[in-house]
Amino acid sequence: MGTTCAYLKGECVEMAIDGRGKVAVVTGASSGIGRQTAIALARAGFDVAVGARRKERLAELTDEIARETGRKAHAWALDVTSAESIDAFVQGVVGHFGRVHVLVNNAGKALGRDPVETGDEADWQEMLDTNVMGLMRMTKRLIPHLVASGDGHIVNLGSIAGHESYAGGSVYCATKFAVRAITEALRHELLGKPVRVTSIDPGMVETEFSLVRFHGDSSQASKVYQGVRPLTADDIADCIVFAVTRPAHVNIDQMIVTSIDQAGARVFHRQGATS
Ligand code: 8X3
Repeated sequence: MGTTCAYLKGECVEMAIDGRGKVAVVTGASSGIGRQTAIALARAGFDVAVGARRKERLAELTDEIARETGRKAHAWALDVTSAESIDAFVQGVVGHFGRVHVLVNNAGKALGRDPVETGDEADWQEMLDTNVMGLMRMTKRLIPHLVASGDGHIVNLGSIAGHESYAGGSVYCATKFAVRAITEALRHELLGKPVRVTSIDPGMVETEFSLVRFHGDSSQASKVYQGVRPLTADDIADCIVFAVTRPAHVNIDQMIVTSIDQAGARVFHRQGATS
């Protein structure tokens, strides 16, 4: 990472565009986009605080980050559906690092692809608790620290499903529409304070997402990616790093990111498909 020009009264003022000296928090960091984002942020110079329910996987991640990047990385167990767990996580992070500059609200999931008529209500509740309440609570608890940092940034993981609904996606889409609404509201609420607010809205990304959505059914999950070149978790991590390494006055509001084989929430070009 290097420097970039911020033009003040027509003069180029060199500004650092890496994360050196800054602390980034990543939720849902045990796999997929969260994991790769934690690694990418550390490569960009951030110290990272990671949380997830599967804490054993986080120990391996923090070791890898420390070994590969030399940045500080620390993990705490985190279940974003539990207010107590979030409180303990935030206390741990702030106690350990003393400050927080970036919050990546990545924890989220889809459960099921059933229509409303036959949908599983427990799945609906879990999606709402994780994708909406979890993100709200994390954000609420960390806003004071992000403001105090003097250069804070909230990055919410939305989805193309927050822009277009599809059959079988009612509640998942509703949670991602909610993330979009929350992100916009936050941008209004934090206007005038040193906190940027970004949403990164991916289309199809090949991670454990579909395996989780189909409750562990790998044949159903693999069909999702059949014949397309999906995005990878690294592609999205790259977008997040781009957003958080712009100069402090540059707010990337929203990025909708899809594979070249995707043109809408349910519009794909599949190799070998007959129609
Ligand atoms: C992106 C996944 O399949 O709902 O969040 O578009 S999908």
